[in-house]
Amino acid sequence: MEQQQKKKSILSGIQPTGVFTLGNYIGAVKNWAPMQDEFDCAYMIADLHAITVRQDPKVFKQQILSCYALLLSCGIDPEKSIVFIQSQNKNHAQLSWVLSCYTQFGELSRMTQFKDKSAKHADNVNAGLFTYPSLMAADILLYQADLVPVGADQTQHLELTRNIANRFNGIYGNVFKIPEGYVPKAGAKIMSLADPTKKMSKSDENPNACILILDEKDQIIKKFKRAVTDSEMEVCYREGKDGINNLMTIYGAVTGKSMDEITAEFAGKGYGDFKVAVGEAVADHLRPVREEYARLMADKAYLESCYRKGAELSERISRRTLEKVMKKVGFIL
Ligand code: AQP
Repeated sequence: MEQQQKKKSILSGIQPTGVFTLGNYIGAVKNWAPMQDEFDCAYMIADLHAITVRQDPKVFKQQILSCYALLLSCGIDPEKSIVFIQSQNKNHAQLSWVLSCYTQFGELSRMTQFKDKSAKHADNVNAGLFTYPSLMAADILLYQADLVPVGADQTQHLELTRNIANRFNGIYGNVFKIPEGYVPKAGAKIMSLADPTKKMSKSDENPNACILILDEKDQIIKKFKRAVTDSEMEVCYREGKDGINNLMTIYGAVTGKSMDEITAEFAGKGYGDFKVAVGEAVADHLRPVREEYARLMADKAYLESCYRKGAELSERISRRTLEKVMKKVGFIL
C-alpha cells in the first residue's frame, strides 16, 4: 500500500520581551509563515524563558498577548500550525526538570548566551539563566521535532539539545528524535542601527538602535536617517562597512533585491537618499503587519480562542513524549 509521506515537523519560539524588532522579523518570524505549507509547525511564545530576566508583571502579561497577536499578524495561521503560549502547557516545565538532571554543569557553563546575559544582568545571575538550555531542549524534544530553525546565535543550543537527547536515548532506548538544524532560505542577522557590530535586540535601551515592527512610518524613516554608517559615499557591500552592509541586508530582505542590484540602484547617490529609501521600503513592507495587529488586538475573544486551542493541542501532542520519559525513568504514572 502506498504510504502518504508525513511532513517533517518544526518547532520554533520567540520570547515576549517586547515588540519584535526588525532583526527578530527578518532573521526569524518572517520565514515562519512560508514554512507552514511545507512542514507541520509549532510556534511558541517562550514566556518561561523570558523570566530569566526580571519582568514587570503588568507589562509582561500585556506583552505575552501582544506578541501572540504579532505572530498571527506576521502570517502564522492557527488553523495550519500549533500556536501556543509556553507556560500554558505545563509539560515544558516538567520535562525541563527531568532533562536538567541529564545536562552537565560543564556543558551549561560553556554556553555563550549564559556568559553574555550574566554579564549584561550582573545583579541577577539566577539559576534559570544558567539552566535555560535544558528548558530549550525540553521545548524541542517534547514535540519530537525533526527540524529547528536556527540562526547563528542558536547553533550551540541545538547542539546541546542533541547531546542531551543522545545521552537520554543511550540510557533508556529510543525516546527522543534527534533534531536537525534548519537554515531558512532567507534570513540574516540584523545589526543594531546605533552600533552595527552588535545584533539588533528588543531589550536595547537605545530606542534608535532598533526598528520595532509596530513603529510608524515616520519613526522608521527617522531611525534609519540616524543609522551609524561610515565616512565614505559608496553604497556597496564590503568588509569594514558594517553599517552600510546592515542597511543593504535589510533593504534586500524587504525588497528581494540582490546586493548588486542595490549597488546599481544607488550608484552616484549619497547615503542620505539610500537611508530614506530603506526606511520607506521597510515601513511599506511592515504596513500590513501593523494593520493586522491592530485588527487582532481589537478582538481579544478571537485571540483567546486561538491560544486556548494552541494550549490544548500542544499539551495533547507533548504529553505522549512526557509520559514515555516518565515511564522510562521509573516514575509511577
Ligand atoms: N538581530 C537579529 N537578527 C536576526 N535574527 C535575530 N533574532 C533575534 N535577534 C536577531 C532571532 O529571533 C528569534 C527570537 O529571538 P528571541 O526573542 O527568542 O531571543 P533573542 O535572540 O534574545 O532576541 P532579542 O531580540 O535579542 O531579545 P532580548 O533582547 O530579549 O534578548 C531567534 O530565532 C533569534 O535568532
